Amino acid sequence: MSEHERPSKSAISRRSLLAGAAGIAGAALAKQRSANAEEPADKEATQATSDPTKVPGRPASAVGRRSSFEQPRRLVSNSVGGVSRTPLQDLDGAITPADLHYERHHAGVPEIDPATYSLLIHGMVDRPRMFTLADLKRFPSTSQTYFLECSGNGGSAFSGNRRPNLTPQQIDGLLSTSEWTGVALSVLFREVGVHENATWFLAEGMDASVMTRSIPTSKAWDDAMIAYGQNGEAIRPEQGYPARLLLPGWEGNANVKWIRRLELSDRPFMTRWETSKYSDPLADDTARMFSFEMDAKSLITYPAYPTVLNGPGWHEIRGVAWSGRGSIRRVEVSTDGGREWNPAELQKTILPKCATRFGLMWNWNGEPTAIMSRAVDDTGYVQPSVQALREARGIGTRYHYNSIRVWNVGPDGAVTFGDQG
Ligand SMILES: Nc1nc2c(c(=O)[nH]1)N[C@H]1C(S)=C(S)[C@@H](COP(=O)(O)O)O[C@H]1N2
Ligand SMILES: [Mo]
Repeated sequence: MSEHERPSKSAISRRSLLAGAAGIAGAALAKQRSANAEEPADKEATQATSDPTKVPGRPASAVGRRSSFEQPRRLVSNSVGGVSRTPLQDLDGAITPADLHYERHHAGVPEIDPATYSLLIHGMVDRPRMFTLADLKRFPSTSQTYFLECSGNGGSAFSGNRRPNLTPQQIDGLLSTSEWTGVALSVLFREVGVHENATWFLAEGMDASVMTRSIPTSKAWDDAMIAYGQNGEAIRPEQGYPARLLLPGWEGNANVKWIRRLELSDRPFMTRWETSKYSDPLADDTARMFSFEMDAKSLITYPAYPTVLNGPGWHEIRGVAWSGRGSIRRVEVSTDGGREWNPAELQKTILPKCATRFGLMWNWNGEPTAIMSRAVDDTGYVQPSVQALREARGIGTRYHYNSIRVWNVGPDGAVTFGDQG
């Protein structure tokens, strides 16, 4: 039940009847929403029809809109240029609505005319070629559901200046999932005749940041695609309209948006985006380079800050898990600070390199505790503790923070982002 909803007799009696789960969860969710909404609620339309069986409703419309009682919002950071985060705590299922997909762009969102757009593929190829958008669409298309995550996601869970009043959106909101439609890069590479000894290619964007990354050609022969569709329609400008490189399971940055050029080579190009940035400093003064794969990770999205559990009893712990290496095999949840781990239910269908929702019914006894989740993927990789991650990478690392996230539950039911160490 949303807090905007008019209390009616039946709602009140339903609420008192269900002294447990639904009413409480609803109230907590409503609280969370209002705490996260950056923009004021859409006032004009929040008037409910008093008896919808007596008055005809709105006519059909060319473009639909959300219920005015639902106000999910991306969280736009003004301190760092070009970041907005997905409201993970407001969403169910695997797919992120396209208008809530997270954004990360280093020089704004360009407006590109699809009629003049082209993609050049050249370098170590037999037949260098420019492809218009229409050309790309003449090849067989493929639609696949994949998550996309910025490798800087979750920095606040790792760094020393962690705060207890962080929401799932603030912690890990640089994660979204879409069904992407496009052409397999292997098809285009065969079309231009990529040389056998071409082991890398440069991907270049046509925005003002002219993002350039070196990608191993093996990813193209595997599952890379040039995507022009997102959740059934043209890809959004924020996601790279009219086309982007999509590297399933690999760090967001390498998924170059507004893609205009691919250059085949026998070595990486060592661009500034993979030397000064997007390489991970290690404790021994070396750095991990080309750390493309996103390691398995999970996050409880309910209950989470700023939810206040309305008393002991049954609550469904819910969250999302994903792995850049394959499918989620298992998610384990602890409700006693990490002593015991219980297998969560995974929502079907479990797809590789795609968000998987999990849930576990929990009978809270009213005592303060800590809850957390741990993902295991089908390579057997287990999401590490923050201590294990710090030991492996050092404390100065800047990317790939996939450690276990901990939520504290206070005696009053208040949930806060816990001490990860
Ligand atoms: N051309 C271009 N591609 C880009 C970027 C950019 O600034 N310009 N940002 C990168 C980063 S850091 C990330 S995390 C992803 C974000 O993709 P999204 O905005 O569709 O979520 O795009 C990547 N591709
Ligand atoms: Mo990113």
